Amino acid sequence: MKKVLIANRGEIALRIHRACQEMGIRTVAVHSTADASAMHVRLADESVCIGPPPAKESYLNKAAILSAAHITGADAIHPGYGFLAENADFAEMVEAHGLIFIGPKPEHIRTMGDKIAAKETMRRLGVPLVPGSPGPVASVDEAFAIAQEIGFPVLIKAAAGGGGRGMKVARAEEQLEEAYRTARAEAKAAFGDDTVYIEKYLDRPRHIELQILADAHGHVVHFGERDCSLQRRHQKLVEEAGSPALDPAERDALGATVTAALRQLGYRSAGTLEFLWQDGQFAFIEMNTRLQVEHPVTEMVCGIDLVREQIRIAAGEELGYSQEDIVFQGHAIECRITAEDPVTFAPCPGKVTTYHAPGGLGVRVDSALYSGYTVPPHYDSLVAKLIVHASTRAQAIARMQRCLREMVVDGISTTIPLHQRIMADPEFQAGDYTIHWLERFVARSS
Ligand code: MV4
Repeated sequence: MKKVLIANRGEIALRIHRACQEMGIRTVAVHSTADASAMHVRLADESVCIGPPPAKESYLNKAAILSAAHITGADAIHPGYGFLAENADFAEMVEAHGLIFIGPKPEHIRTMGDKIAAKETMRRLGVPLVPGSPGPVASVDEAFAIAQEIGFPVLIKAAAGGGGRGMKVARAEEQLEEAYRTARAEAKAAFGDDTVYIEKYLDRPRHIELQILADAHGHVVHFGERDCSLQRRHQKLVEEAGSPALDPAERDALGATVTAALRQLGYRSAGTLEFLWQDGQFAFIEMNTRLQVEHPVTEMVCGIDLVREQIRIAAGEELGYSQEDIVFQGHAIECRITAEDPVTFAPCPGKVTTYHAPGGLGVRVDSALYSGYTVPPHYDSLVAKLIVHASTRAQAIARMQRCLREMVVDGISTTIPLHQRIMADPEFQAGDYTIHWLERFVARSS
């Protein structure tokens, strides 16, 4: 692989560029007209403008991206996260054009995009699931029958969903019909597909996800878990590796189950399996067939470059190490800094007059910011990921607090003050939280 086209923008485009540089691979940036002076364009060896600011006409424009790869002579395309990263049609088109898609096989992207098919696949491979309907639930009567069987409360989910859209809770029988009809209508409106399924509703779980890598030669390893319970409206704010709730034996057991399953599936590239964890039990909910925003916390505790590994795997190379070679050292935390009001979460694009990144031992900042940069209003509000690593969780929190004080982003509002309040909170410091903690924290601290 000599030249990679990076089909993304912002910090993740820089992240992929960095891995390519260290491997002696040249990079092609693509950008919208709104991003002409973005750092990912400036750093890349070449760049191609692929359209106007709306993502639909630029970063989601498959034909424009394939044309850019063709005219620059790129061998491969890395999609990053978001945009086309989990679009099976795009992955197929990339391969049909004789290029390498740096990611999973299109069939696996497609299967995991259908949440019912994903669950059925994992059930067959021996991964524990949340109890629920074995497939789509096509009528109110069927919904009643399933709810009767598994017991209330139940959750109705969209098959095409993920990320929390089109979900409705029914706490008791009298709420079921309304929840079922609303979930279907919302799924239809959001995804153009009203297929829904039902699960037992877990009322106070943690969100724990497992990072895996699989090569094209049947080797599969895991890199431990991330705790991503600190979310607001399905947007993650803080992630940790490992989870404050897990012990090494629980991690090893989950890792063994998951790696065996993916070996059987013939999976390739990086992937993440999402679980709900409650009362000491794991239940699979979804699989993400992409590199994730929060991958750096895993890299910090494992000392591995996941993007480099994705590229090596896509080039057909073997992993070259086994599970026993992967050791977890210390603790890592990531704070997602967004251009938003820290109390109302209103987006806050605009010009960054002064930017200063924190530094020092165990500190990593993944960001495409620079002094004088204007955050455009057209895309995600993530402007920096602040990641720290230390030998214990308490030391990682202290280091994060020091970094949040050191970081300067003048000219726009950011969520830095909110992260400072979270890091200082006794419950957070005790590791005592579920997926509902942050929503309540935000409500009581505003
Ligand atoms: C659940 C659940 C409780 N019980 N499933 C939300 C996003 C999607 N990925 C799955 N989600 C949930 N599924 C059952 N059976 C609670 C959630 C959920 C959630 C999950 C992870 C992180 C934050 C969350 C916030 C609200 C609801």
